[in-house]
Amino acid sequence: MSSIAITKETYLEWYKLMLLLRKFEEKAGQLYGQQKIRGFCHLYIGQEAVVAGAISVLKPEDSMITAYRDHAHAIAKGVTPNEAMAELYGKITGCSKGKGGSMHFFSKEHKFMGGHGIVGGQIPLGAGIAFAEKYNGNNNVCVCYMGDGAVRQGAFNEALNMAMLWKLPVIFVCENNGYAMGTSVARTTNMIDIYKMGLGFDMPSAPVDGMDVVAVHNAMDEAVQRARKGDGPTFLEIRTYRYKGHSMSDPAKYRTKEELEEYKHRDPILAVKATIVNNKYADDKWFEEVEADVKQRIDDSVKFAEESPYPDVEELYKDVYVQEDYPFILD
Ligand SMILES: Cc1ncc(C[n+]2csc(CCOP(=O)(O)OP(=O)(O)O)c2C)c(N)n1
Ligand SMILES: [Mg+2]
Repeated sequence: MSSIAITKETYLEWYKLMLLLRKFEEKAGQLYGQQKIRGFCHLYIGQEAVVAGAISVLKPEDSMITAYRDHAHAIAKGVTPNEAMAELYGKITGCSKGKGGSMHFFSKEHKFMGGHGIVGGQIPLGAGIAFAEKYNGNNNVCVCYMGDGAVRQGAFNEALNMAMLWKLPVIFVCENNGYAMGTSVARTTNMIDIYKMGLGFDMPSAPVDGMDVVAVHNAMDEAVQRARKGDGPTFLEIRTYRYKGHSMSDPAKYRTKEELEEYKHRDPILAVKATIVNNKYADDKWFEEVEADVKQRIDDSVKFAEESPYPDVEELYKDVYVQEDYPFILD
């Protein structure tokens, strides 16, 4: 049962958020093509409902951690498009002061704990954040995202085991988009129902339709309630799809056009739009205003990123260790 009701406002907020995430990613892809953004860049287009359906049940004090496909999670958690775009440009005004880039967004203020490039590296960290919340007596939860490729890492099993033993307030979310780089789930394993991997630890585990934001919201709501009550973790396999390649250099030849079209047909943003229209939650004017506002915010973020300075050389030595006078930093 859903404890956080889905109202007209929820749909309107979902639409605004998912459109912002999609347009941000489309712009990032374009700018990468123009070599304004360098390095790595993994786009989230198609997967927006997975993060939108979580945000509608979380409090700002809850934390979120994910892998390198992290722009959407950071923005959904409160990082502004300006800070996100500046980070992609490597500018000092970015959310990681221009030193993280696409894969390492971070915001202590919004409890977005990264942005991690090592596949599966964030899974024990997510359990650790949840441990800290419980230890400190807070009622906050941590949502720890990972890809379908990451569940094959040993650290996944270690983290799930300890989280279940200590009943940590963590929700492990596998965003199963069908592929780890160019390798399909079915080529990696005999057991393709990833959610069942949680059952070996007696952890409540379930598959969820990741193209349906309502299904994500309801599954997350139940998991978050369980975590807040002190009943421990949940493992959700949220089945989704990335419309673009793994990264900007992937022509995605390992899948068929038909497969891609099938998912685009179930696009989460169009589905939410259809519900809004069918229920007359908003009129054409509202959609036009939202689209214009999103476009303006994205255009502003590009201007902001372009006009911001790069970090000074001294920045290389900052934010490496918490202890400011750490003895092994050379002057
Ligand atoms: C420990 C480690 N091994 C290999 C890589 C190279 N690598 C980067 S992304 C990736 C695929 C991961 O896929 P998945 O977990 O499904 O996430 P998705 O990209 O689909 O979001 C691999 C193997 C890495 N970054 N870290
Ligand atoms: Mg994947």
